Amino acid sequence: MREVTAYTWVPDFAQGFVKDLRVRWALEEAGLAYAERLIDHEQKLQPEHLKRQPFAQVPVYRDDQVELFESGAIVMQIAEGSEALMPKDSAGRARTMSWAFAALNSVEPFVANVRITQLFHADAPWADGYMENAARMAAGRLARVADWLKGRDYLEGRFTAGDLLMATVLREMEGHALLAAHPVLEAYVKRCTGRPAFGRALEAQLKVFAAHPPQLVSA
Ligand SMILES: N[C@@H](CCC(=O)N[C@@H](CS)C(=O)NCC(=O)O)C(=O)O
Repeated sequence: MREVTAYTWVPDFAQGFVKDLRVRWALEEAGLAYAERLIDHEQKLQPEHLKRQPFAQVPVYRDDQVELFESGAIVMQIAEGSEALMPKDSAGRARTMSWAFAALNSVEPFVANVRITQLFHADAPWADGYMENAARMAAGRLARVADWLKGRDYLEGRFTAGDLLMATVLREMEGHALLAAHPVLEAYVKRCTGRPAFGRALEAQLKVFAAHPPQLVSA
């Protein structure tokens, strides 16, 4: 049985955004059932978890063949076995891989810079100056993705794991002026997150948090 490790609870701002969502979404798109392995913020620091996720994070994924950490690697592993997430031909597979790396390497760090500054450092004396630069860098990357998506529903014309990862990165900016500047990106995020598989994945993550009490989150 496939198993996804996720948190019992996270603070409000993170609910619906914890990265096991990517794995749940991929499994839903692929039509694969999974079990949850739930840990709390004490357990993430314990040796047993660190053997499975060296950075004390979630998600971790396990199936009959492999145990993996890093949401991108996990999504690609699931995509290898599902045409719903990745074309079978080698060119289509390689293009999916390109977009997966683009989402996580060329876009996510810039989006994360903006989000982390907003969420955790808004009152710091350096925040305004830093944010100016972070926003400019993020805007550049968003503009490139928006240009690419003009005239396309999905990055490669059909939904792939690349879209799954790109959409999870971009939805971090929902409601932010940087995303609103690109109606094509807003529409793309809506299109991706309007997929029934995303809805089921989100519901599954949120259901866990609703069922568990708040907890001190240690890094
Ligand atoms: N690059 C990792 C990042 C995973 C990650 O950021 N996990 C967060 C939740 S979304 C976490 O466990 N944070 C707890 C911590 O860092 O202490 C991935 O994509 O799997």
